[in-house]
Amino acid sequence: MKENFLWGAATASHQVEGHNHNDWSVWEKENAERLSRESDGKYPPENYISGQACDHYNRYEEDFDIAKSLGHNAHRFSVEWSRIEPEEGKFDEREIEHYRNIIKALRARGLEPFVTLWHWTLPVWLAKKGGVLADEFPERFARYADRVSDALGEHVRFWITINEPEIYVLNSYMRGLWPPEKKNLVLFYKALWSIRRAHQKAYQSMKHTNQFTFIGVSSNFSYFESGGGIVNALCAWLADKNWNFYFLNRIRKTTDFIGLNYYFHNRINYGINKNENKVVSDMGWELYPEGLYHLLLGLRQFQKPIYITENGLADAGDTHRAWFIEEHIRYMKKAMEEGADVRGYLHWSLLDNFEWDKGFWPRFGLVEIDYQTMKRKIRPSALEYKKIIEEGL
Ligand code: IFM
Repeated sequence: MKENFLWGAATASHQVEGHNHNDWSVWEKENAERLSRESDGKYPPENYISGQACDHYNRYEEDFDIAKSLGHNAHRFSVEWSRIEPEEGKFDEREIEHYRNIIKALRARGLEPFVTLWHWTLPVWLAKKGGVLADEFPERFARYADRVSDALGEHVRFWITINEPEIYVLNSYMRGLWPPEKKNLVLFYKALWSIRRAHQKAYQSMKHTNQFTFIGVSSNFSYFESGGGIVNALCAWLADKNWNFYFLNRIRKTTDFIGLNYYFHNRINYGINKNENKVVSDMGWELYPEGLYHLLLGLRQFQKPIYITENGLADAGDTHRAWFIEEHIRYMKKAMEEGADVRGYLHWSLLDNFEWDKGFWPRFGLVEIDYQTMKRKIRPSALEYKKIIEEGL
């Protein structure tokens, strides 16, 4: 059906690289004991400290060999701002070179790179100035984005400026779960506004440098389903507008493609999350492939190419991952037959990794990591995904 469709998986710097020094690594050390206590001792404090993570910083060649062996022809990863600009205005050329080598390693294996510029972690100097709420945040982000895209742009076509702005501001500024642990509606909107400005400024300067580059944002879309009747239908419509389209509508002129991350279905039935939860992941998230189909149809109105930049589940036993992938791709195909311009599917994640305030226990990888030995082991579902890729669309 489609040639040149991009198939692969995604990761993010802080979740896989190891030994980062940023606002998150500082926060983890301050909060690991508390998080462990709140798990009733189920997970030790070490679970909550990213530490060596997957040592992907040093083992990326091995990891890309695996991705290639699994039939992938694309890969999404993020560059770590705190490595590239460890001090304000001082850019570390060795770290830029490191990411250049990563990109070359991908290209050498026939994997199209999708480079995320900001996947939530901030250099400590910027966090101290107020993070995304600092007046200078948009400027600083645009300067960093421009520097990186200028240095690496020769080898990169797809850039994702920001990962999931809505999840970041929700957890960091509304629910108080992530650094800087704020619970304030005004700050929530202020943060969202500042991130939007940052994206827009970055888009403009990156395009100015290279008009052929393809720039988007990855957003975390939820499928809001009405439980029936006018009240639920209205609430589902409002939730859809406010969650899925708030950011996208405001950046529509500065986005070349839509990055869709899909994990959540939310059935509105005189209340939110009235889901049937027939099958859930290890984290208790409902597995609902049909939601992807509805979201994709809803995105046709934007008339922009769509890349599914994340879709996955925590499944340590690998019990559900194979059918999960198969079903999501089936629904993706159905939406494509009905006009959705989908051009790629990137599974979350290539590797097991550090799942933020949950730590290491959730296992999202197509590839299992033994955190003691750093051994990689391909999960059976990854081979099923390979078969799907080989069959094509
Ligand atoms: O691990 C995260 C990722 O960093 C952003 N999207 C959702 C994933 C699973 O929670």
